[in-house]
Amino acid sequence: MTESTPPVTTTDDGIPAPSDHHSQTLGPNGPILLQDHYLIQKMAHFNRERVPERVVHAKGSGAFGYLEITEDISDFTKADLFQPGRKTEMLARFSTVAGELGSPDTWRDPRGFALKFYTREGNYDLVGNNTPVFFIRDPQNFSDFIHSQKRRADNLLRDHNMQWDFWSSKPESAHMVTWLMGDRGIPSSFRKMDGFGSHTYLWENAAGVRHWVKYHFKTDQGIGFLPQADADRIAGEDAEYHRRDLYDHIKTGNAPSWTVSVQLMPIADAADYRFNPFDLTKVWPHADYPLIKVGRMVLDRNPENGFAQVEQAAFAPANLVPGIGPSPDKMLQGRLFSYPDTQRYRIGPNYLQLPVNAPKVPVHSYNRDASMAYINGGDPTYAPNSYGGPVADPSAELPAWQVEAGEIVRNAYTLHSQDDDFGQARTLYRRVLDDAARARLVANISGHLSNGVAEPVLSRALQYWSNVDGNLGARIATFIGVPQASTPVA
Ligand code: HDE
Repeated sequence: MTESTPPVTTTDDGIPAPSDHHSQTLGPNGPILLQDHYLIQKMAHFNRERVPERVVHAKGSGAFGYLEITEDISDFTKADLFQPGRKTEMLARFSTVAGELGSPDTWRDPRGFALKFYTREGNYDLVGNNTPVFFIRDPQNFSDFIHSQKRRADNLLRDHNMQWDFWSSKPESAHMVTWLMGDRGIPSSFRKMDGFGSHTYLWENAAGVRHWVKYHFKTDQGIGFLPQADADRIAGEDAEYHRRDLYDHIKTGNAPSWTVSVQLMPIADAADYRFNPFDLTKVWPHADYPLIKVGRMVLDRNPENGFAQVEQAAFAPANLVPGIGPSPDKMLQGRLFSYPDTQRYRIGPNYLQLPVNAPKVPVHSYNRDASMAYINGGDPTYAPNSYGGPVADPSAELPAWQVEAGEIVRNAYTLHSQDDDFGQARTLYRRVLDDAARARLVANISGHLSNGVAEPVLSRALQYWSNVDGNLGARIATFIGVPQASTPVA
């Protein structure tokens, strides 16, 4: 095809279309005919263009690239994608959490950091955030938490009072909210933020030796953040600020990259580590478990079709490959169920047959049919069978851990000696942030609290920050001009 001879428009059945402009009518001024199949197909298809947006992380931007293993970590995992020198094709999708599909990229929010690796052992997904921790530690609280961050039921407005009502009632959120209200809450670009697997996972090597593992993706572009005032201005000027930045940099050959590292904890350490290593509101201090370099992730290819390759991309923490298993982190356990469930609803039961979600290895599954199936394994369609159908391999079992037998309960995690809700938020405030970052944190929290937060929520929120650090609570109270919390804990 040359520019001077465009192809003939067709219907979706490939039949040449007679006009791009006019409907078929009885005389130029008469009614439109039902036999105008082309017009009807166009209108009917348009009416069905949308799939439901993701209930969280609706606004996202994606890019393809590769993961390259530059070190030898085969002592720790037998997973094929982590073997020395391996280069694996991948997809990344970065997102905001609470905003809808058209919301501004620069609203304060955690950013999703979802990765799909098309490995030789099937697709491995690591669905993390740009924060190493999260707001809650039990999936029972997740929909409540999200409801508090989204829109009210009555007027459909977002409501800071509702947000702080939840946070201040759930002290385990303090560490994550300190991250969120600080500089990391508004990155200057998707390229300039770190990513984390966040949960603890389990690695197993070829000899069966197991370690608990946490993943870190450190941006090679350097961390960048937007002050609140700049973010507010950009939200009005260019709602797609981060999407455009990612796309334009890749298009002009400036492929962003991340250095990939892990923290490894020998499996036996977990039982009496000073705090619960599976609690998603905690980090593992690097002094206890230093970063071990693994390789490099590079994003060098833009999608050709955002809907097909990004909107319909389906990431799932349950997509684990041999050599990598889940952990007792209750949040991870909840997520193992939730993602494929929402994707069957949002995209359809055969979402894994779409090119962006399909593995690059053959699929030999006994699942069949359902709407939109076009790859259906042949006979036999049941196991066991006598006709050469696929046979499962017991050695493919994911690594597991020993669970002490006990009553079926509905309890918090068993406490470790130093488990608490405010300690790591305190360390972040006192030791990790510098004076300028602390001042911005105070201003960000105060600005947020000054915008519609009323009693009794306001006093509880001030107490929450005093529990993180007495001085922090006092500074916020002074900033917003209210009496400070009564009993600072620290
Ligand atoms: Fe998600 N989350 N989440 N989440 N999440 C979704 O899955 C959920 C959590 C994260 O680019 C949904 O396909 C539950 C933590 C990212 O497509 C949904 C719980 C972390 C993305 C869902 C959590 C994340 C999602 C919405 C608590 C970081 C976007 C649509 C147990 C470690 C993925 C979808 C993409 C998306 C559920 C908590 C990250 C509803 C139940 C913790 C990056 O299934």
